[in-house]
Amino acid sequence: MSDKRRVNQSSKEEQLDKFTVDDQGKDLTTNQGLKVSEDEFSLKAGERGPTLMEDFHFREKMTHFDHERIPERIVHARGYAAHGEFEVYESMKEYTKAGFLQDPNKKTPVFVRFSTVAGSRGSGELARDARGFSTKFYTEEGNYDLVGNNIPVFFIQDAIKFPDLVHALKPEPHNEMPQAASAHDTFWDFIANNQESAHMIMWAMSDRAIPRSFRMMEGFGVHTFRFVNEEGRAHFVKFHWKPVLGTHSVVWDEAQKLNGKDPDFHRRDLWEAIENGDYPEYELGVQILAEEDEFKFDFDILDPTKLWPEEDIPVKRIGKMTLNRNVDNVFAETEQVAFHPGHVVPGIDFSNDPLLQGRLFSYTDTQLIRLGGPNFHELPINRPVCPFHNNQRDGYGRQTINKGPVSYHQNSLANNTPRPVSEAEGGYKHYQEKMEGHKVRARSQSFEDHFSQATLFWNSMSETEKGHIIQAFSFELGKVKSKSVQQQVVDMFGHVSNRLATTVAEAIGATPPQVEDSGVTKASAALSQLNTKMKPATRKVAVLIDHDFDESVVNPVLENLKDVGAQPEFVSGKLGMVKGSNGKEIEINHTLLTADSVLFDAIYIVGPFNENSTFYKQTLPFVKEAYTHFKPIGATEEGKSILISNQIEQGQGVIYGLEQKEFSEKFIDAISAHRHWDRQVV
Ligand code: HDD
Repeated sequence: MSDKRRVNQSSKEEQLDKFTVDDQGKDLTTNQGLKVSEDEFSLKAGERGPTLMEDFHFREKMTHFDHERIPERIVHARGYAAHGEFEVYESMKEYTKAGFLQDPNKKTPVFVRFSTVAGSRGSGELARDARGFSTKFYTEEGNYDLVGNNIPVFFIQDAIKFPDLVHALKPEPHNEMPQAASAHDTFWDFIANNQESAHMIMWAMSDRAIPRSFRMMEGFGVHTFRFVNEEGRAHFVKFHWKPVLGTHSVVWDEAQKLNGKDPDFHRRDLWEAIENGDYPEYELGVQILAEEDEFKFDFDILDPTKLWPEEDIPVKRIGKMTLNRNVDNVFAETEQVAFHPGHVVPGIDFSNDPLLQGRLFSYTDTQLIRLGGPNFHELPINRPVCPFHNNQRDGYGRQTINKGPVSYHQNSLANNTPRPVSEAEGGYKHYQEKMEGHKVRARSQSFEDHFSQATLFWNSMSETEKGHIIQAFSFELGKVKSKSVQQQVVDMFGHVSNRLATTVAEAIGATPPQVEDSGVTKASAALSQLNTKMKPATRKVAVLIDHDFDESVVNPVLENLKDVGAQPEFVSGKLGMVKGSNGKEIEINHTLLTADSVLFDAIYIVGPFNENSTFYKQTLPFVKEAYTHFKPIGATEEGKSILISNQIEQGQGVIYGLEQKEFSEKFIDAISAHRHWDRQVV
């Protein structure tokens, strides 16, 4: 048991501890507990002879190894997770009886897994893609899973289309290319022929699809759910996660380079933040709608391709989640965790969103093949913290030893136990929504407007964000080989914005759209990332530094950076120590061989530089690349020469030539701003 865990004890931690083993310092045994005397050589008939069948240790070790892999998730295969806790700010009694949303003094353990959708388990994390944001709340009334994404809408309106969407998105089956990318023919062919995807595609082509960090992205439950209170009164609800650090992204060129320089960039960022005690925090937000207001909007609240504009239905922040512990074992926890939108607790119920309804089937079904049978709920990471009893029995890998002869309901031999529990005693009761209608395979007419909210999203973007969306479409369609598919997509997005579709058409050699756009003029400020929180905390600053650096200038700047939570890391020509002008030694963390500008949020050019050195020569492109990615750059008097050589000294967010205190202030402001979009790219 780690020290960290001792200070952060919770019901889930205690439960996991019972299954956690530390092998360090122990004797080697077989799985039967037999001590092993030799683990390097198989048992042979003579030193140069064949291996013997009776070598049970060899057989056991090899058999286990041969079976180590399980099927990866069909979607969201690449993911990373952490433990944490959730606390509500004030009782939500008025709207829901969910136990974990009643008492501000109660902490509910959580486990959160972030993921990309399209790529395989080993794919690069900076793919242009939606990110999964799944939270398992281990509540006293059972596990509640909020299985969301970092985009508030979805590609399709009915779950029956999900296999088609995923087939089109995944690498093409004849040659298994491209990996973790939507820039290919089948994906865009699907989009053009399933135009309900228009709104989601606008998000997927925006900066939201290339987040800077899991710690800096929003999460959304996507569907409309129901809150139900003690009196049985229901409200519609949409869930949001709002990151305390704000919502930030990288640029596309940087994302592609990061996939090579550090394909683990997002998991490393999460892991290191938690190890450093910079615990990621997200506020839980809810948009609540009275049942009688269901039909007051120009969209159907059951349609998962629609969001509820925050200006119309405000997001109420009701609690905070803090991720404060990394996993002990990625396979046992992150890989084996099984989420399901149907894992609900009393006080939370479903709506008739046809996408949600289909999900309620798919998630258990997939765990049966992925985790090998119906007992996956017994895996430590999936166990509820409250007791669970029923008449389900047996199956592969069963761990529970249920006593007694009775495993059926109703019975008299066990006094009809385990017994169903009344609603008053905490039994889950489905909300009694009145239903009527004909059995039809059809889409509701109220789901037929595919473009208004896509235009709303476009209208809400800043000019910079619009530019990025145009570039993203031009990149993706530029990779599509079929001229017909390219043209169909241009025509489709002509319904969203004529400017967008025409500019993209020009970039890819297609004909501008001949259609009218949706005519929507409304915008929602909440959708633009330029309106998010700007903070310097946890931003990584590459300090390019060498022997004899001017301590009187540099030391206070480093202190000021640390004071606001920014994280200087030292980069030089060689690893080891560099000595300042007054003899202070600094340990170098990276060389320009092991680091790259894409791994940092900001650059502080210290020097001094010997113009003949390799370090100097490598520094020039390093700084220039950071500049072209719009990153803040600060320089000492000695570092100024790098700016001048790169002709970037006039650029926005490039700070130098000020006395120390003012320099620190301006540099920290520049770091907080995240990126300097008005910069001329050299
Ligand atoms: Fe899904 C995994 C999110 C629609 C079927 N989905 C999965 C995960 C997330 C989402 C975050 C990863 C869970 C984890 O970390 O283990 N899915 C969504 C969202 C959707 C959505 C936000 C739309 C609002 N999904 C969706 C539909 C279906 C599925 C319509 C099928 C009917 N999703 C699955 C799945 C997965 C999955 C095949 C793969 C692995 C798993 O479930 O456990 O069942």
